[in-house]
Amino acid sequence: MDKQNGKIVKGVGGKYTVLCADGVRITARARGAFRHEQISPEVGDDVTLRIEENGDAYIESIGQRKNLLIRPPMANLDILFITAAAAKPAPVLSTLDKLSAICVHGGILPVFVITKCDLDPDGGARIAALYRKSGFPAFTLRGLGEDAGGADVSIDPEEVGALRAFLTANLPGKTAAFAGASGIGKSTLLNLLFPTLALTTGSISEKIERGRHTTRHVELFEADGGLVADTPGFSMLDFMRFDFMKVGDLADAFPDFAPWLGRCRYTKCTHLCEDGCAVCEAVRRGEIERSRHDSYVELYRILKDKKEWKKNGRF
Ligand SMILES: Nc1nc2c(ncn2[C@@H]2O[C@H](COP(=O)(O)OP(=O)(O)OP(=O)(O)O)[C@@H](O)[C@H]2O)c(=O)[nH]1
Ligand SMILES: [Zn+2]
Repeated sequence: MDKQNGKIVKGVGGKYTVLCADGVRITARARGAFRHEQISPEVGDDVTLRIEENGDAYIESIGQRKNLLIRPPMANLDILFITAAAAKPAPVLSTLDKLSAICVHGGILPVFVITKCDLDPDGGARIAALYRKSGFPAFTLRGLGEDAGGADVSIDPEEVGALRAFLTANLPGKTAAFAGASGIGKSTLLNLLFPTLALTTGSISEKIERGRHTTRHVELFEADGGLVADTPGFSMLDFMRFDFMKVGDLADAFPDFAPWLGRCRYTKCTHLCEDGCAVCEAVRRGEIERSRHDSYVELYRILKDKKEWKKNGRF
């Protein structure tokens, strides 16, 4: 009997593909006891395999999860590229802020990618600047030429180069995914960044086909020394299906508030609009972006109405 450690990169019908340290892929089944323990292995899980004499492999244990997304179903995500278009469709900042708060709370680095900047260069640059100022990496991409928006849109190579450099520096050893609303140019971007992945993501008809199935699955692909989730067919909203955090944790999910937390007049300040709130004063001085605080207030109200979350670790 042999043991191997690895990461689940694919799971379909109770069969899991586990990428092991030496790059070997082993197909394994889950140990029956997981069902009693009400745990199911997910893509992204770090696992220990038991290999029997006859070559059969079983997932024996699942490592502690850093986070667990419901849709797309995957564990231990490190980086989420939050992609939004400068126009067509126009970005909804509260949606971007909500998703980034989920990320920060779950230990995922949010990276903003603003596509279609040729349609509104100033607007695109403004959004990227807003998120950079709020402490997040942010990139702009603009289609080139008269045929921008056509089937073979090409993107400014300098901007693509900046994003590529970020991937080269940050992806090794990490797991990343891309979230974005339909039509923002996510497929165009993924095909450009990961040409080999493009072969497997396939055509629009395949995407539609996948969309019809209720049990869609995710697969992780090796790229730039890390893993990238193949998530076409999952919408921006899918990524936000979660049991959100406690209202008391919300301010910590806004890293741009950090310099002012603990400096309010009242120790139990909610940072909505109390007298002597250091966060609100920073908003008034323009040191925190107003749209970020507006989103905070919106989320605060939603969370306040929700009961304490129960399902540990799920968000
Ligand atoms: N003007 C402009 N159009 C772009 C750009 N990038 C992509 N597009 C166009 O936007 C449309 C949607 O692009 P896709 O890459 O299919 O978008 P998607 O986000 O994958 O959309 P779904 O397949 O619906 O999820 C296509 O017609 C692209 O040619 C860009 O930078 N500028
Ligand atoms: Zn305050």
